[in-house]
Amino acid sequence: MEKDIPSLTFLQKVFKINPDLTNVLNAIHISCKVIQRQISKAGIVGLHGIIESSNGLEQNASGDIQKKLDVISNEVMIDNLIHSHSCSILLSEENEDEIIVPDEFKGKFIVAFDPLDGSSNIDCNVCVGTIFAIYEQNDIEWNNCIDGDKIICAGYCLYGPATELVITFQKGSGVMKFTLDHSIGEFVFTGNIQIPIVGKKIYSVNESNCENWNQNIQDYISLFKIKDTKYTQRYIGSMVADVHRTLLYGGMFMYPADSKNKDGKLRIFYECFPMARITEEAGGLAITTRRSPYRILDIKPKKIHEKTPILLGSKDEVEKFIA
Ligand code: AFP
Repeated sequence: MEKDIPSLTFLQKVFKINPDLTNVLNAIHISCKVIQRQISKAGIVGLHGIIESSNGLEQNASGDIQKKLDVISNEVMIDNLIHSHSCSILLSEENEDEIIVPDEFKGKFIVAFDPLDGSSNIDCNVCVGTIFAIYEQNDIEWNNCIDGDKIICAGYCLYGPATELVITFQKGSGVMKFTLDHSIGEFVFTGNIQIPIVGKKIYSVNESNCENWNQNIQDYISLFKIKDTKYTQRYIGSMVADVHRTLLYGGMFMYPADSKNKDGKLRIFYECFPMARITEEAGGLAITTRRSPYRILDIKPKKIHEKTPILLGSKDEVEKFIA
């Protein structure tokens, strides 16, 4: 049965919480709508596939092969954020260096984003997402303003069977979920997210790397495979989708280091920081999986595309690793 009470739209809700951020979040949510449209028609208009140039396959700043939709999504985000007149610096997964917003468009916010995370899943129509974190520039050096605990807003948009925008603001603001209602072309508020205390017993990791893991990671994962503990494994290979499931159902998601990838695979500024902030706000934990684990948000990254091993999810599942 359809609800007849209209829900608050994304911008109405955002404006109430932090009017200062309205322009930036307007730019982000419009970008998400555009990206969603591009993804949904990609198979029809020939937007699947990778970018090939005379030099071979194009790679982004992190060495990933670039897909056509990676490039389009990045352009959409950059264009909308610059024209929001609210940003000073943009850090994108797709760009080697920081993007300095021209003076005539300059504002005070720094936005770090991955325009299309999980894009290797796109040609087979599996969930992908956009991830972002916003900071205020209150120092001339932008990297002095970027710190896990200085995030003023973090969120992601999941392009799946439904398009959902999940967002959190300052500590204590909770994690809100908005769903794109195609009949009105708006994201409407569809509830708060809190990781269930007694969640589903799910572990999520790319186990094909297990031979290359350290012993502590192997021991941890083996806990989920003990006979009769009733755990099941779910792994999509799109961080946004795997984290979204973890927030809603409980369990854990990890991308640990291995002998080939000493710092894991996931990037701090635009993947781990925003997801860690959201997870903590939803009542969970997000830690590195180094020998002495500590909060993801306590990491002090020095380079834009720096990576970290990560484990996040329900408190009890993450605490098993710490123990
Ligand atoms: P792509 O954007 O290249 O698809 O990478 C996705 C991702 O960065 C992240 O979303 C996944 O959690 C992770 O990589 C999956 O990596 P593996 O394929 O090594 O499991």
